[in-house]
Amino acid sequence: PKIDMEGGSLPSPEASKSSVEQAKRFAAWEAVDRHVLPSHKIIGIGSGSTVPYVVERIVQQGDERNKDRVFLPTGFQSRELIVSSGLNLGDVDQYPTIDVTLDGADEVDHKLNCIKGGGACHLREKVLAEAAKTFILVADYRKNVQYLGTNFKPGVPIEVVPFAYAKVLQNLRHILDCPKANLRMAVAKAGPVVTDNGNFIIDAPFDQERMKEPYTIMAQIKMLTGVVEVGLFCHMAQAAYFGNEDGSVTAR
Ligand code: ABF
Repeated sequence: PKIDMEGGSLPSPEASKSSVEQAKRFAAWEAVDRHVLPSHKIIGIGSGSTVPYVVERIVQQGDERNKDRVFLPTGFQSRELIVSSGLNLGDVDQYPTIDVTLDGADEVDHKLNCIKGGGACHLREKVLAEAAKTFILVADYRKNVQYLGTNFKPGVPIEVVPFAYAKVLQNLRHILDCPKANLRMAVAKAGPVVTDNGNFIIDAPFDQERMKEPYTIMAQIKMLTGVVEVGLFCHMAQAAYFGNEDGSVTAR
């Protein structure tokens, strides 16, 4: 069945003709072709609108190869994607060592550090990235930047325990000097976005200069009591694939 949710299924044939969708598809296919090997049995599947193309390519590898594999999701969306694609579903608590995890990103810098969490899944994404022997990023050309924060403006996504959100916000604004840090609200501002783990998300836009040292920012945020996980993934990815407008793929 097709899943009726943003990023949970492949786009309509019309939308998939756009250069951005083609760029996502080619990046995803290239990454699968290079990194999802016949010997790989435990595979992490990330979130977002690029990852359905990863699954599309994995399905094309055939039932024979996939029948002995287990696929681990990073959230509700990727769980639905795995199930609706007829792949075997598992979870990271059963398989804490993963052969390869493939995931999207909001932005990737020249050292393969990235911002993740625009989709509010970065806690589970980080667990699956860390558990993987190989962690691979897939994205379109808009995500390929020298320094984080160039095109992605909402800021660093931070998952926080609801009880502590006001205190974390205050500390971000006044101690970490991020005055525009804000609680992420659901559509129509009906209430805060709630993650798959029952937590809230704060978006913290740090100035461009500070984003040149993402590890430092990540460590500072992680020290704030009430923070569950920070959407900065530093020194984690082994490679990134960016689909370009002309149909080529840039590998880093
Ligand atoms: C996940 O989905 C996230 O960490 C990131 O927020 C987002 C990227 O999605 P897309 O591929 O739709 O740009 O990977």
